[in-house]
Amino acid sequence: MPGKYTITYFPVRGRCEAMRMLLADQGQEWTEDVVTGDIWGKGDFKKSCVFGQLPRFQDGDFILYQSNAILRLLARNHVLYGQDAHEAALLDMVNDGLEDLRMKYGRLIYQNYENGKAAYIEALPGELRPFENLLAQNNGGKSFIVGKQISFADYNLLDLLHVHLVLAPNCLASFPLLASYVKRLDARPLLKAFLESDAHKQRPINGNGKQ
Ligand code: GTS
Repeated sequence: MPGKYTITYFPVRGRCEAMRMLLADQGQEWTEDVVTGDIWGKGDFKKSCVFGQLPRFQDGDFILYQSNAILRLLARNHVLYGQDAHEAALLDMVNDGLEDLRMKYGRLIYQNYENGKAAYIEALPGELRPFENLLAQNNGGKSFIVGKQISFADYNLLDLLHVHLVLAPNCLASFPLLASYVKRLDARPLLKAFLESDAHKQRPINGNGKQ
């Protein structure tokens, strides 16, 4: 049984919004432990983190770092890791692909926004195409990214689609399956309530105000 959940992170959506969406959609409660730049800048807390970075996640007394490991813990706790070994492996593949895209997005936002945005948006269809193709291969795009049930990778994909729709509002224009996937998942009642909450809407996407 999972314990009481706490997300310790900076006051942004960043690498934690996928896990927040997962928790909200699964009807779970959690506590937010917000780390300000001032606290982090003092350095002591950073030193206490395994890799010197956030997020940090607590499941009762159990403490975990690395956002994708946290997503996978939640997937195991809430049966969101596919129905068999092959589905689990495909979910890992999808999530690794998402991590590749998240790293590129992070580099754009934090290192090269002004000079790199136009080229990033131009290359974006090539980044999104694999996910459209994967959806097409699974029940004609009418269900989830893998299998017949929602998984941790769906929340991660949905978050990345949300942030890219802010960066490039037309980015799904030539991806009908991804566009309807976003609409379908956003309409799940508990997720919809979370997405409409002030907690989500008022939380900046990134730490430097760029989006
Ligand atoms: N691979 C790690 C994960 O997935 O959790 C990366 C974590 C990471 O890069 N954390 C950043 C951090 O702690 C914040 S963010 O990229 O998630 O916004 N930065 C502060 C620091 O001192 O490195």
